[in-house]
Amino acid sequence: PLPGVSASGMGLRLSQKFVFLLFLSGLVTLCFGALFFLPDSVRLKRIFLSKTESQPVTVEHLRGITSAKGETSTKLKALSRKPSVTNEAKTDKKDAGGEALEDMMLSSSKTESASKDEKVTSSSNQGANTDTSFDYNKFKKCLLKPPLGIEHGKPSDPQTLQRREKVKEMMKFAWDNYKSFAWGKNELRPLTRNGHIGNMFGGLRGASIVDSLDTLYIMGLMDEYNDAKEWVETSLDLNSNGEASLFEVNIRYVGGLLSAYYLTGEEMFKRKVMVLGEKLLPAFNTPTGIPRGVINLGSGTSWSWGWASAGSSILAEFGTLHLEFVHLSELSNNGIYTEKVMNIRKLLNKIEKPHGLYPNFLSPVSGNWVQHHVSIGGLGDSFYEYLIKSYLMSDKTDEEAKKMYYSALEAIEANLVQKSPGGLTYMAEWRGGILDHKMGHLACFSGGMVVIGADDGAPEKRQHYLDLAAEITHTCHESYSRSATKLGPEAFRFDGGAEATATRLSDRYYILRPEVIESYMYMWRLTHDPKYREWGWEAVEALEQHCRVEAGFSGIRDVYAQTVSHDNMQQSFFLSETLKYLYLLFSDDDLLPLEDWVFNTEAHPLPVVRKSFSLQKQVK
Ligand code: DMJ
Repeated sequence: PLPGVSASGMGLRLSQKFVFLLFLSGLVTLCFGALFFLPDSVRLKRIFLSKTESQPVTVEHLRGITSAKGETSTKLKALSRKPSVTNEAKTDKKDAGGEALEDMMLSSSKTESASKDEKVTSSSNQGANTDTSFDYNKFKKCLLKPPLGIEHGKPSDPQTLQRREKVKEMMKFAWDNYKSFAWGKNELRPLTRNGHIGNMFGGLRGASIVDSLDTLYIMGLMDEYNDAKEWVETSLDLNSNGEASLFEVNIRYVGGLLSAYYLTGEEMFKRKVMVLGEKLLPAFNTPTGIPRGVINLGSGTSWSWGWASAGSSILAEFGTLHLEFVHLSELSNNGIYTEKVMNIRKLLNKIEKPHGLYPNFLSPVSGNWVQHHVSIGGLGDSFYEYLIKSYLMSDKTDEEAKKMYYSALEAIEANLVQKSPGGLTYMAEWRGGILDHKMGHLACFSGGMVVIGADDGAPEKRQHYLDLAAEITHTCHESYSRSATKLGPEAFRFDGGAEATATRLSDRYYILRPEVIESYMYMWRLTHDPKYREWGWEAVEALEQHCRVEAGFSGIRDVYAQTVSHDNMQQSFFLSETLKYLYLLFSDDDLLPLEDWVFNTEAHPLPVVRKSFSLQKQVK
């Protein structure tokens, strides 16, 4: 026998046994590893690696990145964090983290057709059915009318057509100047001919581009739209690391990208908006689920505005997420977004409302109101707008939103709606029971809001709502026609002898805001009273005369001054809202028909969610 080996062959020394075992385990590991290099078709591989083989990235995988509680997992954080690369590498491949996630989205959409028939369920996928992919063609078939109408809503009468052409020319002028002097920056400074970045978008750039996509598209400015699309595709860096307003990023970027996707079917917009949507979720990680106003898009840390009383969140901010978040859920088939906004609604329904009113400040920690200031203008405005629009966008199935809207409107009428000595109807502000007889330009959206909700109100109230909407719109028009420039001030008053005029110097500015024109557009669509088109045209003439400068459009400091002083800012909402609403006002109703589309608060059209194309359960 060999030395150290017994006759039975089992008599190995301890050290020999160890070497033998080591060799054996090495061999097993090698064989197992070799399986990975075999072609997929080899049976042996399928038997051993059936659970571990690398699967194509599907929407379900991405869904798994976010936990059911909406906390962004380490995996997502790692993907969205700025890559630790050298500066040189950074310039070569900026947005690496975002790109990585986008690439996953891309492979997800590429594999969608393959996975379409798979029956997938997921615990974090609340309210979703088994079809994991959003079918754009199916969605388009569910529209009652084509979004762009016959010849893009071209009006038949020559004067209206001419006016519409003028608005298109204004858009082209605003856009061309932005492109020449501020390309890639957020907004144009038309006097100094440079770009403005500001600090609202957390390092995101190109606000004017994202805000303009749908306006350019519906106006048929296709070269300009293609430039905008290309910029979004190649240069919209979502991997920014700055402090952003959750509200502003949502209404402008999320809203803008969603609309661009729904109008054009370009998958790139969908991928971008999905990445951005995920980045907003950490703002909801508060004791109540009420999001804070500011979020660092890189780290996900969020906090309240320094100026908001006692660390509170603002009604118009956390209350203006619903439309976009429902669509984020639609497109991702991930219920998490809807869940977040429904949670806000649940809390609002639970807490006591003074006189049925919703104050502007709420603590995201205790879930209580922080002070009793109520306004249909700044700080409150779009919360009310999103209630009625949530109902309309749900194909009129969201009964809860409907109930909240009409009760809120009742409380507003009982407590805030006033008639001036001169017979003008206005919405005052409310401070703990004391009325401030002031109406902000921002509150002038409410003419449009009341008219789009008129038809679904109680039958005995319908005419009343139509009248109320017409009266408010008339008052807002008065605030324009009583100024030297025929443009309206930031806020106007009804006390101390004032009737729809600003009394304070600080309220006299006009920054190209859309709200009054927005109400003209809705009033026109729902009544076809020609005066709204006339009023819109007055605004066009005033904008041309006082706000158009050599290199774009600018806000003005005092609407009552004959010789205007420009503020050197072409706001992105001028391109997204003011000019879009004017264009729609001079178009036929079949351009983005209201039966199919709801405009978010930045005028980005979002489609009504029909049961027939929704992947989510309808809100009951
Ligand atoms: C826009 O960003 C939106 O309309 C928002 O709801 C209010 N402020 C501006 C326009 O005035």
